[in-house]
Amino acid sequence: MLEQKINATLMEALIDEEISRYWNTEPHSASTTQVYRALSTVIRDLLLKKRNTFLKQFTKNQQKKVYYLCMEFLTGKSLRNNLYNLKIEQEVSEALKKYNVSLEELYSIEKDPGLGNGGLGRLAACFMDSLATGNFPAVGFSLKYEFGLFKQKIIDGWQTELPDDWLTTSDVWLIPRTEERVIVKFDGKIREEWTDKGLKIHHDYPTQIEAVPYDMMISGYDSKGVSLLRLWESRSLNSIDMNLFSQGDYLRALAEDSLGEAISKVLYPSDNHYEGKILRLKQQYFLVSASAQNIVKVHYGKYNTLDNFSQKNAIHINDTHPALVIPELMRIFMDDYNYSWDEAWKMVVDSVSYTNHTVLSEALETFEDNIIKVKIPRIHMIIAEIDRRFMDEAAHNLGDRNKALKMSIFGYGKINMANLCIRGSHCVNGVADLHTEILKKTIFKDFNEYTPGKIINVTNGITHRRWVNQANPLLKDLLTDILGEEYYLNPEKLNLLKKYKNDQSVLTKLDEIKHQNKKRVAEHVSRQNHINIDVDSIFDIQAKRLHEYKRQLLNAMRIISLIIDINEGNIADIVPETFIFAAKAAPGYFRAKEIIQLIFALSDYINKNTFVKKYINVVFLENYSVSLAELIIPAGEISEQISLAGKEASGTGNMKFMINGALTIGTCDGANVEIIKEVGEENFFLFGLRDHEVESIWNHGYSSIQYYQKNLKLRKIIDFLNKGINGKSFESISKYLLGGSAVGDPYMCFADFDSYMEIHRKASHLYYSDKMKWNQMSLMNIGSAGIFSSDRTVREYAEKIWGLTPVNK
Ligand code: OX2
Repeated sequence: MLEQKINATLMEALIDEEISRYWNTEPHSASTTQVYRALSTVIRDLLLKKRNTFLKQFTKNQQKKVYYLCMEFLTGKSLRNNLYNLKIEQEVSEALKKYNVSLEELYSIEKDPGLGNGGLGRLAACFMDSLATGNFPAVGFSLKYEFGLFKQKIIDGWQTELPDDWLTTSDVWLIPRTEERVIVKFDGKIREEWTDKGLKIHHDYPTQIEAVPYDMMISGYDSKGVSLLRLWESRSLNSIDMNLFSQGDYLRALAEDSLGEAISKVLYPSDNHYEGKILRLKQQYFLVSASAQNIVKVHYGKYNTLDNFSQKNAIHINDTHPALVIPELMRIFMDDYNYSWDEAWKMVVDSVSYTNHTVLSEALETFEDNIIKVKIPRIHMIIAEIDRRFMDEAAHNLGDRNKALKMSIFGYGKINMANLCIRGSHCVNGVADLHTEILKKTIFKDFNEYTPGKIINVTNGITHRRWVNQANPLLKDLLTDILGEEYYLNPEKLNLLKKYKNDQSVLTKLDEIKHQNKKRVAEHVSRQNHINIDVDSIFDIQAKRLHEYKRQLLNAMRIISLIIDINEGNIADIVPETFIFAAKAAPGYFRAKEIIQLIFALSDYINKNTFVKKYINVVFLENYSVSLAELIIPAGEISEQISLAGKEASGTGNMKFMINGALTIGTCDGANVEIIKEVGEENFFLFGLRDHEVESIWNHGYSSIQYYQKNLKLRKIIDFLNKGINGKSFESISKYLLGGSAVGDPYMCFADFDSYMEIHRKASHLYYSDKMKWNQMSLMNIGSAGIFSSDRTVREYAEKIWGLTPVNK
């Protein structure tokens, strides 16, 4: 698909040229980093050319484009993904011989851009890949955080955070577009003036910040498409106050400067938890204002009118974080292009759509009314007017103002961002069937009744090309041998694997592949944690953000129970198991950090106790990232997806493990429900309360003490925590579980404990008694995972939400 067919000789010439241009050195004396940078620059420029050709085509066709606005894009490393998608790994590998360096070495020096917290940001990155692969014209917008998600270091069992300076290698993928910078304005006062042409808004803006775009190209696989990810960097417009400077007040002169720079300094490290901080609001407005100005300018430049804006642009708000794009577009249409309110509103609603990713109340964003009023007064005015009109209309239609008020954007001195998003979008979606149903029944009930059909479901997906073909090359080879390459672009074809469920040779090969992948992880664990793990034991992995609702604590409780059994000599049911955890906690989330500390202490305890270690082991892998996920997920045999039912919107780790052949121990939550539907309950280890049971127990007053009193195992676990592990007491966790001033065990680990223990017994018994049956179930999981490809997900968005067609169709 490249204009020029790449071969090793051409590649060498291109790399040589870069090396000599940048470092004025001979190819053989270039360092590994220089070769990495030279190669990456070559690929970046190839992609830029390819994007330009693609752009010409959809511009000529006057096609609709999608703009995907998201505060996070967790792209993972770029070099391997781009070479793989361009199908030139072989040629590059060949060319690299000249420089005495391997592709693997180059892959390993690239730093993971951590521009996201977890599932939400990774989903956005998978979408960029699938959109490019499907030849959909797409642009992602986000911030160029100078520091991405912190690096996690565990010191004496406690998580500490170090800065993530990803730009020291990955800057090479970014193309500065200084000429396309725009100004984002904050603060100031508004004066309204009625003229014979209508209302005129006068605004003084004391704070003006420059938004400078940096472009990253994301290649599609074997396609014409290249997605563009545009990251905005903030700069003070007057980078230094020369007045203050010449008066000798250097520090103040620079301090002014840092206010602007602060906006894109660092990613907020919370997942599923909002913080109503001013800096966060500024980040959000900065993103949407820069992006909206850019979108409108491009459109106007092309069509010389905005009348057809919504026919040509789909603007997607990924979670509420970019919600302010709604009033910002209104501002631009009305104040800069003189559209009337009604015209502007129609254009906005027709182009904007919104995805909700959570029902957790602590994650639903609200900002202090006053903060918005002071920081972005014109935007505040517009939101107030959106709400006033909406309330009048709804009160009229419903004949009941109080009912209308339940949907208001304002309440209790706050602005409810989800309500703003629903009001300003033509379509709203949840990310898995169950999640969407819960949205309709609970937090968005009134909206769903008011505008039936507006809330739809589009189940999440993952790009199988990164998560299988690149992360698990052995499995890719086997699948390719059996199925050919067709599944690369048609993941539904994985289904054909099911025909081999009784083929002993295929099952044995699956088993061998898993074993090799486990060995890879064991080597990493030995290097990183200085712990030797048994590769013949079952690998049970829980890798995801640390959050109470995800219930790493339930997993830890089971481990404690096993330790107690082993210590007491009750070993009849005990089988060798290795528990692997990887998780970052938000820096201010004390409980989550404490749970990490507990898991660490368990690991330490076992590794000092040779008797217990004969049976089970626990490792906590530091600094979970996309790259670490790519290493450990292919080694998973049991995938722990054990959130309390009704709390996990979808999950995408569940899909990544499944497609790599792990069997899931999971609750009926998020996309697990659809996984069960695809793979069959007989190939899934389902346990725990259903969401309606959770709700009913909760509403009747959940009491963990009642479970505690009836259950000897739970009592022993609490005793164990109180007694402490290696001299460290975990009484605060036992108090949390039993309650006191607050409800104990708010995520109901106790209520699901027995069922969890039982399903584990069933799973491990099967693993050790009938490995072929296990492998067969594993094969069925791989074969059923095609539907969870993000290729399918983006096609659904394109059809049902964006009205987008691929180039050349
Ligand atoms: C996550 C959700 O928690 C997860 O269930 C989902 O799979 C993912 O988004 C992608 O849809 N922050 N992170 C999420 O939601 C929020 C808010």
